[in-house]
Amino acid sequence: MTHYQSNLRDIRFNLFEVFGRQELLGTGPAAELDRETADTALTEMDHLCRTKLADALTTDDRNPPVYDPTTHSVRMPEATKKAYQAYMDSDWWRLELSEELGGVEAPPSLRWSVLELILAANPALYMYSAGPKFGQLAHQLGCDRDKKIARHMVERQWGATMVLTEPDAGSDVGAGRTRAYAQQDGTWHIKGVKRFITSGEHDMTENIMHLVLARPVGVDGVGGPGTKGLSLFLVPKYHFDLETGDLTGERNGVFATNVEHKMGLKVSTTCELTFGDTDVPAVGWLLGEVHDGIAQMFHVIEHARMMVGTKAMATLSTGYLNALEYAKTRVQGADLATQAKDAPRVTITHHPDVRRSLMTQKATVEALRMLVLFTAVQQDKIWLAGHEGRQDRSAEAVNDLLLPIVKAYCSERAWLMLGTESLQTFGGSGFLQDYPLEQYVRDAKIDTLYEGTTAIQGLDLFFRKIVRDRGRAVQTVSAEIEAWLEAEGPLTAERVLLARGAEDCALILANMSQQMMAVQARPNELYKIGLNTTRLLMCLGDLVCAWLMLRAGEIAQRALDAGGLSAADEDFYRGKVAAAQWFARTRLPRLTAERKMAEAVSLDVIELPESAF
Ligand code: ST9
Repeated sequence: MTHYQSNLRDIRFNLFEVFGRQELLGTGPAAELDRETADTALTEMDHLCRTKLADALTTDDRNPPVYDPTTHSVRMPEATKKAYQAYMDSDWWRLELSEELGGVEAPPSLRWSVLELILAANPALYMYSAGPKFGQLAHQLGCDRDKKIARHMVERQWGATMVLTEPDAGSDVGAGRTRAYAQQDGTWHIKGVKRFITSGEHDMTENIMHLVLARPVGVDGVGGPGTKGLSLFLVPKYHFDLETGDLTGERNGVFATNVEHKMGLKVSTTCELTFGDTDVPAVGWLLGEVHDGIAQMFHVIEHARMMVGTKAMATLSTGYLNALEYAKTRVQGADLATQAKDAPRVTITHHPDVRRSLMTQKATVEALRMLVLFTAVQQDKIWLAGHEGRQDRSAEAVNDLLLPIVKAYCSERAWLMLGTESLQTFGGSGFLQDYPLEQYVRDAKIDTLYEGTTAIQGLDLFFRKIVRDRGRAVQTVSAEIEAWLEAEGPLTAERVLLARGAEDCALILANMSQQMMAVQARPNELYKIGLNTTRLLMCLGDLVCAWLMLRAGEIAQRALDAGGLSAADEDFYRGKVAAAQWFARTRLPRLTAERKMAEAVSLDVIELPESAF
C-alpha cells in the first residue's frame, strides 16, 4: 500500500464552497475548463499519484541516485525514472503552461490544488518536471532566440534548474563570484562554482537547461557588486541546434562535480555544478539580452517559494491522514475514565491526548491549505487581470505580502507538527521505516531552509512587503478581517478571540514601525526589529489562518443548520466547525503572549559578547 493519502473533499470545499472558484471556470480565459473538468483533474491526478507516482518516493529513499565522479553523471533509480515518465506522459504538467506553449489555461488556485497532490505523493518528481515551466519563463522574458529555446524546452520536455547559490553565497546571493565573459558571436562563457542546485544532474531528460546568475565582466554599467550586478544566462548541459532543438552530440562545459549526501528528500539530486573549469567552455545566452538577472530570477523564486509552502502543507496532510488511520486501528490501554483494571482495551483515538494531537494536526493542515489557497486566489485575480489587459495592483501587493508567510509559516508549522504530533501518534513505531512518518520528517525539514530560510522570509516580509509597501497590503488584509468580524455570524466566542488577536498583531506591527521611524536617530533600533521579524511572520500566519478557518467554520455551520445532509457531509461539516474552533482557541490566545514578548525585546542579547554564548 502506498504512503500517500489525500483529502480531496477538503480541497473541493475550499475551492468551491469557500472561495467560489467555479465562477472562473468554463468562462473567460478558462472557457475550455469547466467545473466538471476541474473535478476530474483532481480525481485523476489523485489516482495517478496513488498508482504511479507515490511509491518511488519511499523505494528510492532507500535506493537514492548514484553519482559517478569520473563521468560527472548521475544514474537515477529505476522506480523514480518510471514514475517520472508516467507523470510526463500524463500531461498534467501542461496545466502550468499557457495555451501558446501547448498548455491548458487554468486559474492558479486550481493549479495549486492539483499540485498539492503530487507534492504530497512525490515532491522530487515535481521539481524534476519543472523544465517546461522554466521554458514558459524564458518565453515570457526572452528575445526571439530565447523564445525558440523555450519552445525546445517545452516540446522536448528538457529538465531545468535555478542556479543562484555558491559555496560562499547562500542567503546572500549578491556575494556570488561566478563570472560571465562576452564572446564575439553573442554568446557568453560562464566561469565559477555553484552549490545546492536542485535537479542539477540526472539521466531522465535528453537535456538540462541551467538558469544561471553570473556577473558580466567588462560591460559598462553591469557586473558590479551585490545582486544588482548579476545577469541571468541560459546554459544547457548539451549543445543543440537552435532551430530544431536536436542535440549536436557535444557536451557544454558545465559538469556536476558533487552530489550531496542529505538528511532527506534523497530522490532529489542536490548538486555542485562547475562551469568552465575544463578545456570545454560553459557557453550560455543572456536571457532577453538584458542585464536584469536578479529581477528575472525572482520570477522563479516567487513560484518556488509558493511551491515549497504547498509542499510542506501537502506533506503534513498525508502525514496527518496516516497518523489518523493508525490511531483508529491501534488498540492500547483502557479508556481513561474507566477505573477497573480489567476494563476493555480501546483504540488510541479514545485517549484525550491523542484526540488533542489529532485535532491539532487536522486544524493545522486545514489552516495551511486555506492559507495556500487564499494566496492562490490573489494569483487568480492577477491571472484574470492579465488576460483582460489590466493590472490588479492590489492583488499583486497582497500576493507579495502573503508569499513569505506561505513559505515560512507553512514550512515551520508542518515540519514541527510532523515530528511532534504525526510521528508521535505512532508511538515507537513512528521511528521505524515501516511507516512513512520518519521519512516525511526528514523530507520536510528542507522546506524551512531552501528558497530563502525562515529568517530571510521574516526580513522580506517586514522590510519589503510591509515597510516598502507603506503598509498598504497589510491594511487590505486587515480591512477584510475587520469587515468579516463586523458582519453577523456564528462562532461568536471565536470572533472575540480573532478581534483580540488582530489587535495584538496590530500592536506588534505598530511597535516595530515606531522603531523603524527611530532608526535614523538610533540605528541600533534595527536590531530590535530584527529580533522580532520571524515572530511577526508567525503571528500574522496565525492570525490570517485563524480568520480563514473561522470563515470555513461559518460556512460549515450554515450547511449544518440548513440540514438535509448525507451522513458523510454531516461528519465533514462538523469536523470543519470543530477544527475552526480548535484553531482559534489554541492559537489566538498565544498572540497576546507573543505581543508582550515582542514589546519586551531589548538590546541585551545583541550587546552580549560572542564569547558569552
Ligand atoms: C533553492 C532551490 O533553494 C530550491 C528548490 C528548487 C526547486 C525548483 C523547482 C521549482 C519550480 C520553479 C519553476 C519556475 C518557473 C518560473 C515561473 C514563472 C512563469 N520578490 O532587497 P534587495 C529582487 S535556490 C521579488 O536589495 P539584496 C528585486 O529585483 C536558492 N523580487 O536584495 C530587488 O530589486 P528592487 C534560493 C525581489 O540585499 C533585488 O532583488 N535562494 C524580492 O541584494 C534586490 O533586492 C534564495 O531564495 C522579493 N521578495 O539580496 C535567496 N526580494 O529592490 C535567499 C528581492 O529594486 N536570499 N528581490 O526591486 C534572499 O532572498 C535575500 O533577501 C536577497 C538579498 C538575496 C534577495
